[in-house]
Amino acid sequence: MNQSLLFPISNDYRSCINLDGLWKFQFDPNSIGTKENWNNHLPKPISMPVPASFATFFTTKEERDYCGDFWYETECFVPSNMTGKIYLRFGSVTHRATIFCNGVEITSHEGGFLPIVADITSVAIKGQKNTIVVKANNELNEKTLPCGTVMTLKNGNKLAKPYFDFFNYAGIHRSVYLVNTPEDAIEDYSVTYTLKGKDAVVHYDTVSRGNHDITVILKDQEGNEVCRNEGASGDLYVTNAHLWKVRNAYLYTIEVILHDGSTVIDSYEDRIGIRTVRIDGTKILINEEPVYLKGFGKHEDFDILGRGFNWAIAKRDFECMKWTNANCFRTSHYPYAEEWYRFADEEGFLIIDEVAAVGMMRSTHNFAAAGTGQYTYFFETPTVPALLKNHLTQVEEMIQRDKNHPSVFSFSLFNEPETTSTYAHDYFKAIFDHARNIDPQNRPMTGAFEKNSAPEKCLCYMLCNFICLNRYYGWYISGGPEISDAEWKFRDEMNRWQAKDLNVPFVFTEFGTDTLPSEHSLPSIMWSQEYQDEYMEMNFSVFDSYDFIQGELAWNFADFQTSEGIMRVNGNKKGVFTRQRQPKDVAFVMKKRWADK
Ligand code: GCB
Repeated sequence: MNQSLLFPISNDYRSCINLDGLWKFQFDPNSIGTKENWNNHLPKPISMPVPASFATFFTTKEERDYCGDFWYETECFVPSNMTGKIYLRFGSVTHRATIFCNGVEITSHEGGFLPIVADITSVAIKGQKNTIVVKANNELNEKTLPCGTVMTLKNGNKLAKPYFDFFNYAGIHRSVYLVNTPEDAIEDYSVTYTLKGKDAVVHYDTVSRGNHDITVILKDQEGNEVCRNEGASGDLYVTNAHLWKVRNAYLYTIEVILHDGSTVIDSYEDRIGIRTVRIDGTKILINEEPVYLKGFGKHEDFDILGRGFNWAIAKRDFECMKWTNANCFRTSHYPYAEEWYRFADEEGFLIIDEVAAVGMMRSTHNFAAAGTGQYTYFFETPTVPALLKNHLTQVEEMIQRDKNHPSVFSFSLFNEPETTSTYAHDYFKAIFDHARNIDPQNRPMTGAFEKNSAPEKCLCYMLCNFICLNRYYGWYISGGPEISDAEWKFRDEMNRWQAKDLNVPFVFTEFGTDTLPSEHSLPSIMWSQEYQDEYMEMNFSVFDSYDFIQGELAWNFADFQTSEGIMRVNGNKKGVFTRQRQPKDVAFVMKKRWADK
């Protein structure tokens, strides 16, 4: 573990000061900033809200679609009474960043969807304002996640060409904190659970700096102590345990105390939920009870905010999801802001937590290519070892960050890569082995497969504990007047999977149609609301025909922004809700079905 990724909290021993607000910002199209010492100060900055994507504020295309280096700057007062360690913690900076404090380079981080922790203890000047500068970059390539490329226009401007179907938003997307901990401090903890009749055992493990005693206390929802234990690792026995149940969450508070006798050095508190996860044949078991997954693939996406985290949007999204009777979502196609998981823990939602391994097929229209059999030799190229290294690191960071959330019942380690070569198999075997080694809760591991990963050709499905399929029969394949053929083809594929007798659950992690709320048609026509309803009903009848299908996560929860193109009308319109989070007609169809499912 390089740095503690614990979510920042404040108490008598540690503190976090939120640095969100209006920062300074400057594009650096010719990458001159480093040479010209922008790490000290930006020469001609404009103002920029944090957290948010920069793209959504501008009125010119050049700025909206900017691709290359860009810099942020702010000032941060470090109180003179701070002792111990001082860090800056960025929830994420997309896609990579170098952090400077008072002109001194502190750390660099690759990957735009996981935290950056910069130890500024030796550089921060107490009792005054310190200058924080971030050099960031949003270019895409095939060595980093997510994958894509960059083209240079005739006018010299760079343009991101994602191999994925969401806008390449960039910026400081999540909250930034100044974190202060004692010199010797709690760095990490993890929990696993065993159920024993009505009782439960919470097995815990802690990581801390310094040689001190550890006491761990568990408190119930009313704040009453339930049990405690001494030692860096050990067991907490909970009689008559309240289990964390799907859509009926119960959260305990765990407090880890670092101390020398009665002198407390550090304390860290978090909320945990007692629940187990297991795959048994074709069933997904939470607390040994089968659960059928109902819900959505989502995006962190909204007007003006871009991919910037906002509590109000998260609240509305949970209310809408609850209204549809959903119980699950996938963080397609990257780890979301930590606040999403904390919210899901409280609401009793299940999460398939996905790493940003998307675009592992050379196509800027991968959504269309998925049905065509197109093969691009993605895993047969010399850049793959570098990509693998980044992929492994990001799986590690994601699991380290999210391992204690009861909502996270599974990790998804890819979305729609090429999977039909032994190269792909070897690549993903390394990823799955690593993930299984580091997840203390031994969660089921999965990945989302597109249609080219057919039962006869795919060499990677056997790596998964349950198999996630993204399928668009009736949209990309045999859409509109051919929908009866679509159903036939869909059933044919499912019969071929059934014939393999894999005895594992299958979950549909994508199915949907682009739908404009303005379009109504009787009989239905593609893009109309009626067609979205009809398509869903057809899909449901297929899902209900196979016992091994144990979940349906519609694509997408809401309309979202993408790159421009002839197949996208100001974004992807497959939302069950509009981008403003109002229901399309199909939302009522889902609500009705999921009420009794
Ligand atoms: C897919 C991708 C998703 C796209 C979706 C679509 O297969 O996984 O990122 O947005 O299809 O709508 O085409």
